[in-house]
Amino acid sequence: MMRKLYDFELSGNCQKIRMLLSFLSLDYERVNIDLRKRDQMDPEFIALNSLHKVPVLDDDGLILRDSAAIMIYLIRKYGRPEWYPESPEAMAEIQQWLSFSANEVFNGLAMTRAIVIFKRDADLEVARTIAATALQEMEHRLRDREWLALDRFTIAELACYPYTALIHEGELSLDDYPSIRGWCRRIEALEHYVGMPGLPYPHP
Ligand SMILES: N[C@@H](CCC(=O)N[C@@H](CS)C(=O)NCC(=O)O)C(=O)O
Repeated sequence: MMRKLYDFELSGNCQKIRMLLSFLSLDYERVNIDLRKRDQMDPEFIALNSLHKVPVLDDDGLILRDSAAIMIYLIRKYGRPEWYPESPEAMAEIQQWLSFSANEVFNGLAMTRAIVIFKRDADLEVARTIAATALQEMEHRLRDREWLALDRFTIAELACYPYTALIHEGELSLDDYPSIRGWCRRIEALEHYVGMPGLPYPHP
């Protein structure tokens, strides 16, 4: 059995998969794709993902791209099905947050950080406006509940956590969002939690 994660240490999308692999106690080899050096454009990597994005998982020859797709695969294949339950209601509720993570979280929170720390050529004001929408939505949702989608941790939380907890790197703050701060602490207290630069230790 061979498992490889093509990842970049500073990527929040990769962090979702590193956290899930740790939660599931699955061994894997990390293949560093340094986005600052444009490693993602190497023909060898393009052959795995023509969209030239990390994360990519090679699970014994099965090649998967996209953090949400990889999370769904790992959960259904290797256990903790309660983190992505089969009922239509639960799946749809979780999907709302997976889509929210690919839209508001990515274009707002992740983009603001990318502009600040990677000098990404994008509009900071637009990103900050979307970031505010994302934060308000999560704060509102978490005001009277512990988790975003269901009554327990699911992959919805994993999809939204890294870029939310990293927003200080985008010169934003969670000071006005106490419910989101509490949610982050709950995730960081889970058994086998791993962080990354900018997030609490331990780092994998
Ligand atoms: N929807 C994808 C987005 C992946 C993505 O945007 N990856 C970024 C790093 S966080 C990347 O590899 N960018 C390099 C590029 O676009 O060339 C996912 O959730 O995995």
